Amino acid sequence: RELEEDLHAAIEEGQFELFYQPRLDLNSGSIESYEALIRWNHPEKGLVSPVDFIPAAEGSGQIIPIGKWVIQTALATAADELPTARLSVNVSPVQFRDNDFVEDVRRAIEASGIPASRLELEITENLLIEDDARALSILTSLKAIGVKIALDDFGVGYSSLGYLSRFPFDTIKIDRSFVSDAGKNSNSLAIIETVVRLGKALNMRVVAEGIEDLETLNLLIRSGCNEIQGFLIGRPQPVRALGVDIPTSV
Ligand code: G
Ligand code: G
Ligand code: MN
Ligand code: NA
Repeated sequence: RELEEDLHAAIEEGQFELFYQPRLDLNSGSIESYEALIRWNHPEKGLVSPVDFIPAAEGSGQIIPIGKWVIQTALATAADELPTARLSVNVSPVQFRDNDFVEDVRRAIEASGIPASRLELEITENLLIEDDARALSILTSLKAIGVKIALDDFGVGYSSLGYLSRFPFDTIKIDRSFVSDAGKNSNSLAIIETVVRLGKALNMRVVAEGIEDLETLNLLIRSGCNEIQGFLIGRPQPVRALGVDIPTSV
C-alpha cells in the first residue's frame, strides 16, 4: 500500500508522536526552548522519518490536519509538561499558505491558554519565493497574534538577504551544513560569524543547528550566537525522556 493511504489513519489512530530537541541559550546557560519534530510510528514499517512522509502529506493535503495536530500537541506539551519553555514547530509551505492557517494558529493558542510568545513557527526561505505580498501578509498576521517567527535552514536554498529586511523574523537558524563544517572550513566559520553580526544588527536571535562535537561547540560559543542546538546538546526525544542526558549548563 501507498504511504499516503496509511497517512489517513495515522492521526486518528494516534500513530504520530512529537519528539523535542533542546535549544541551549548561551546567555543564560540553560535550555529555554525545544524544537518539536514529528515522528510516525507506522504499524508495519516502524518509525518512518518525516523526510519520507512530509512530501507525501504535502502532495495529498494531509499536511493540513497533521500540521494542526503538531501545533496543538506542542502547545499542550508547553502547557502541561514544559511549563517554562518556549517551543518551536516546523511549518510546511503548503500549511503556511492554507487560507485557514492564521486562524487555526490563533484558535490553538487560545485553547491552550499559554502566551502566544511561547510558540515559534519555523519556516524556510523557499516558502517566501513566490508571492511575497501574500507571505508578508500571513507573517504580519501571525506576528499580530504574538507568535515568534524563525527562518529555518538559513543560508541554503534560495537565500536572499532581502528576506531579512522585508520579513519580520525573530530568529535566524543557521543551517547545520555551515556548523558541521566550521571546524575545518574557515569560510563556513566566517559565514556563521557574519550571520551572527547581521542578526545582532537586525535585532534577531541567531541559533546555530547541528553541533555534534566539542570543537564545534567551542567555535560556536565564541561566535556570539544566541542559542545552539545539536546532538551534542541533546537528541530529539519524547518529552518523558527529556532531562535524562541533557546538560543544564555549559
Ligand atoms: O527530525 P528530523 O531530522 O528527522 O526531520 C527531518 C525533516 O523533517 C526536517 O527538515 C524537519 O524540519 C522536518 N520536520 C520534522 N518535523 C516536522 C513537522 O512537524 N512538520 C514539518 N512540516 N516538517 C517537519
Ligand atoms: O530542517 P530542520 O532544521 O528543521 O531539521 C531538523 C532536523 O535536524 C531534525 O530532524 C533533527 O533530527 C536533525 N538534527 C538536529 N541536530 C542534529 C545534529 O547535531 N546533527 C545532525 N546530523 N542532525 C541533527
Ligand atoms: Mn527546524
Ligand atoms: Na534547520
